[in-house]
Amino acid sequence: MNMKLSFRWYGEDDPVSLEYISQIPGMRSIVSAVYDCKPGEVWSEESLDRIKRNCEEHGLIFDVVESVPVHEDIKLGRGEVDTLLQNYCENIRRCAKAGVKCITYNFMPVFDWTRTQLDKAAPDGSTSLVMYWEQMKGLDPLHDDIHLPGWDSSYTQSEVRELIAAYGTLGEEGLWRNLERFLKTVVPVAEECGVKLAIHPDDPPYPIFGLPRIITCEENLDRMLSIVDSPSNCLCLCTGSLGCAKSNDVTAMVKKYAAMNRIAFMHIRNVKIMEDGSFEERAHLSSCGSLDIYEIVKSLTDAGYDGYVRPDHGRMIWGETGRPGYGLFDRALGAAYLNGLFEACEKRKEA
Ligand code: DNO
Repeated sequence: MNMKLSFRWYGEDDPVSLEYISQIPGMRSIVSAVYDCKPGEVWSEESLDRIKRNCEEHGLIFDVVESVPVHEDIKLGRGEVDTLLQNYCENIRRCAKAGVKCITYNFMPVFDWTRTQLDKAAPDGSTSLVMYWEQMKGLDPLHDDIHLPGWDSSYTQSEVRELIAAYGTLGEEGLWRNLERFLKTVVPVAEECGVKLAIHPDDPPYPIFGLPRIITCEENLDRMLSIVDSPSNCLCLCTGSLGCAKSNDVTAMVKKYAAMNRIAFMHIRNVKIMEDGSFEERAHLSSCGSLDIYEIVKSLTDAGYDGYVRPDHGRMIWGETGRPGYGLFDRALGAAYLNGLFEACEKRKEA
């Protein structure tokens, strides 16, 4: 198959072992990161080599990083931005030296993905991540001490307030300016090292608590890609993140950006969008959610996509416990399903 099948691994503390991952048919690459460092710091070459060696011992290749986090001060354009940007460039060089070909990151203010519950039970007893507007209503991070699941718990409540206020002042255009400065600094380094940078869309792709979010829709993806027109300035096209806004036509986006050769990494999962815009993460199968996974895979194979693919978040099934969204069982089912779709689409294309 042309696409490179990969799996996220959270390092040696991950309850899902590399041995188990290597037993999934067709598994090729490991998506991981150095976890013993704070955002903004330079990763040690020893830590990178250790991941590489661990993977090789299991017949896997460590060639995708998710993520090298972007320090808040880069996004806010304040403090020691120049040093932070230089550290980011150094991390790209070190990852490249360890064999990494693709680096994922995001430009979401303060929080990464947002959900209101991580273990919502479905009628069949499986659980998954959900975002219900009902549960969001009335929450105000400027006044309440809220800890939504998935949010970085290392911030104190007063730090969160200060950050939210700073982003309020910055606004969307300010965030675009800082993204531009970031891209113009790091993309040339990535290009030199043969690494593709892949921006992860905002999840969900609309403002949360008034925080600006810009990697949200086709118009903004176009704008992001045009800031630096380089084969190293790419997308990590996450179907579930973009797909939980009804206004996004994910299949059309996949077609367009795959044809432009600007997708480096595909996160594939399904979501069910509810009447009020709330959403539930579902099994990968098309019939389980609002996205047509077959059409998405077909669009990739039609475009000759040869980048990385990973089955994204799974449900918790068969009594498995562990990191919400990142258990072994349902992600392995997702991988098997994607293998089937890719094989069928590629063979039909050749026929
Ligand atoms: C969620 C992930 C994201 C992603 C980052 C990339 O499970 O897809 O947390 O890793 O946004 O920086």
